[in-house]
Amino acid sequence: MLLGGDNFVMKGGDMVSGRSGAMLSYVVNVSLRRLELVLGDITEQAVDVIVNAANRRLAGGGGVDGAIHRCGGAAIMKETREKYPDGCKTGSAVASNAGNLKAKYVFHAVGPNWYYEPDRFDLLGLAYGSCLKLAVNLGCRSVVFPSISTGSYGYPIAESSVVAIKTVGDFLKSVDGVNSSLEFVRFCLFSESDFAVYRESVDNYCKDN
Ligand code: AR6
Repeated sequence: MLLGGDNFVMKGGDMVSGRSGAMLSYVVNVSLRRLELVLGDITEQAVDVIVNAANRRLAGGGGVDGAIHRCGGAAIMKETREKYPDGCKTGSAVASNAGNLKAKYVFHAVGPNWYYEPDRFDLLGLAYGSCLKLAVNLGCRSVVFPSISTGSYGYPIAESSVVAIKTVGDFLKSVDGVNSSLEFVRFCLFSESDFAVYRESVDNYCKDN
């Protein structure tokens, strides 16, 4: 059984400085580690790793990519240009410094474009999974993801959240008993409706596992 005892903890009403005023968060235990949902702006997160929803050229762009480069500063792009001149394949991720953000690293993950990638389901899972492996290899304690591919890349959020939650949940189970530094994986959702969709996917995952 994946979940035991008092696993669902709804924390409502904590005040934060995010754009929505009151912060919503939802936390479940997956084996020894936590899977968390929060509502807010990912650039305000204080964690070891902030994941960026990047493009293959690592060229920056709009959405969460634009926000991360804007808030993180030029040091992030400087490093990605030097270290990854060929960019990053869809379904993969690479690490850079986090510039001015309250994190040790930014992981630039490239999710699939819903309209152009026939293997989008697998590629989305691989994008999340690449970040999780990288985080463990770099000895990180905490990772925060945006909802990869569900903005410009058009992946319907209900479908993508199932892939995201399953990939993270299964990964957390797979590192059970492994002496890894990882403590929690968080999704930072940008709207209340996105938060609600992810919450439903978490509940369904927990029921099925
Ligand atoms: N904090 C948290 N989530 C955010 C934020 C934020 N500050 N800003 C947007 N989101 P998108 P994609 C949510 O378009 O679909 C870029 O131009 C947003 O509401 O950022 O993977 C890249 O350069 C949505 O739910 O990423 C690529 O070319 C989610 O983040 C392309 O877009 C992802 O939306 C990648 O497209």
